[in-house]
Amino acid sequence: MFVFSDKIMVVFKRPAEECSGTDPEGAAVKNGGNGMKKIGIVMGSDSDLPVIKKATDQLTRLGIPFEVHVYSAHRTPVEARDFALNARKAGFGVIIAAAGMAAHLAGAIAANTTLPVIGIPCQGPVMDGLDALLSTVQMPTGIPVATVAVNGGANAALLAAQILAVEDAELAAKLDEKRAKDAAAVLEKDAGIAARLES
Ligand code: RP5
Repeated sequence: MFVFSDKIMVVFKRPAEECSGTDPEGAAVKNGGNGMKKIGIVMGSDSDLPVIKKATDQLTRLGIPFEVHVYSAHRTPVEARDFALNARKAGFGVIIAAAGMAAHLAGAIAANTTLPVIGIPCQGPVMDGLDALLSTVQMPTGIPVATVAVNGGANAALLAAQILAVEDAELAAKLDEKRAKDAAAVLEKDAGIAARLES
């Protein structure tokens, strides 16, 4: 297990075994800082890290605790399954799963938890990620995966934050503030666009 933020390091300085096992019953929910639920982030390979970094950057800015793992639906199916089975009792509120090519990770995670699962299809060496997009998005009825754009790490994090913000007014206010800042940046570009065309 590894984390990207010093602040969050304190919250998750505990053995990885605490998040493993197969019994989903009988354990207290372990929340992150401020009683906020954690975001679980799983990637199929460390080669997906640049996409995941876009997500962790957003979560760090929003002060949301997260935990990152490399588990593959195909190469380490037992670990991926155990993580999903134990995610709720381990204090996770949402899981983000990123994978490329035959991208079954988000679906395999969703099959073993009723927490919301957000899938990120990662661009691979063929089809520009269309293979991963279809593998992630085309879930059978009953096992939903909310799929973001190919390489959409930032939006995955923002969607996860919005899910947590349903029950968290402080986080909702941070998201509103971010939207306002983003809109102001676009309007600033609008104001300067004529001058750029003339130069
Ligand atoms: C997928 O296969 C991973 O999510 C990754 O996107 C892709 C390639 O993995 P590596 O061969 O780079 O480990 O399972």
